[in-house]
Amino acid sequence: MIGMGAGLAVGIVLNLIQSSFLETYLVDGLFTMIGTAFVNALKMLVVPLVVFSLICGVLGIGDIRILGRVGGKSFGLYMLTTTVAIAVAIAVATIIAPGAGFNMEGVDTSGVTAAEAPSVWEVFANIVPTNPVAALANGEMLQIIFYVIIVGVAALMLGEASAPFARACEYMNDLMMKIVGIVMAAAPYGVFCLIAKVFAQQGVELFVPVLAYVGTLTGVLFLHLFVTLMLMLKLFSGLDPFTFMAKIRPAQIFAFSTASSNATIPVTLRSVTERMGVDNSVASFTVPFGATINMDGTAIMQGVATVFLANVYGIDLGISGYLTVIAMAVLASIGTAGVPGVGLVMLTMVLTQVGLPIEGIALILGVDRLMDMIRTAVNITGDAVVTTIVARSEGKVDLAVYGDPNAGVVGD
Ligand code: DAS
Repeated sequence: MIGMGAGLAVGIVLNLIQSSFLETYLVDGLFTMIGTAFVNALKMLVVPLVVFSLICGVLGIGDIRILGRVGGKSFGLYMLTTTVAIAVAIAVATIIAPGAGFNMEGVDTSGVTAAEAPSVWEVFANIVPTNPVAALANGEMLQIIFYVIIVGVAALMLGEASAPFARACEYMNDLMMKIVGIVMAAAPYGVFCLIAKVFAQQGVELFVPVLAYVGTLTGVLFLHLFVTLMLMLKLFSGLDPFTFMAKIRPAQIFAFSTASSNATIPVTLRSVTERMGVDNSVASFTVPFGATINMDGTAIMQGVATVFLANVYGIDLGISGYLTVIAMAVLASIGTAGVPGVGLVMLTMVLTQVGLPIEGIALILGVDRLMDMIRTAVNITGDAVVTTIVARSEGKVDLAVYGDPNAGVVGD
């Protein structure tokens, strides 16, 4: 937040001064250098983060046979909620059209043409890599995700024999989380330079589209949280949504405060077991599984941000472009670990896939920390809803506890 405020102030002052010297040596020099380095650092994280986070997510299923029931049900529901989330996000953002009419001045968008968005058939045909190493080297994310899932399933099928591999992947995943933390520690400086540069070039007029982005994103996040997820809970489990929302609140507050689904896992687990009566035999699998592969809030951000940046740069992505975004965001959510700021890292992947300039991230970076807090609360709520639905379908919800307003409240 400090980086954003300072960057905003400096950028607006520079825009008012209109000094060519400062423009050359400060805005186009120092700020561009540091800002570009920070965006590059985000891009640097994507491939290794997805590879190890996703392998651990698949290995977390534990036993290939679990996939038959609880794993299969929860995986299917997680993919459904994420797909609905981003489809609604793109539809609403297309109607509201945040950023429309605001053309980035001074940014040569002539060279920025959406990557010849392939047809939907090509997107799915090209998911299978001919050379996994080339896919990794070239950052072909759909191919990487496909290949990593295959590797994870094969390791599951090997059972105990893959234990050393699983331990190595867990270690590498922890290492990647540390590296994400290091990069995010530099965020205030990167945000300062990117915000200062973009506001020095665009001036206060930029406030309007950024506020439109924040308003649209927040609106869709709340729509998903209070309408879509609650309708799914009622339809698929018959349980009362108002009771659910009252009992999941401690976990939502914790997720909002930490902006980390992973850090919230213990709180989410306790909320669904002690306060809602979900049996631990289901929750102990579906909650950590969801924290790894289910990111409805993050997918919503990626949908709204893509529409926003396409509007700002005046690029028409077309239906196939948005279908690619939906596929990427759903697959990216599988490979997104639940730590602060990781959704933004994945956004660079989605933007690259549809040919939108990564630099556009500068426009939303300053408000992303707050948006991350809200979308993380949405992420864990989705995990808890699917957990409750699956547990209900397995007859593993103690309805006496679920209906008891004071269940599990002691010590909250
Ligand atoms: N902060 C992430 C989480 O923990 C979500 C995100 O970065 O989008 O769920």
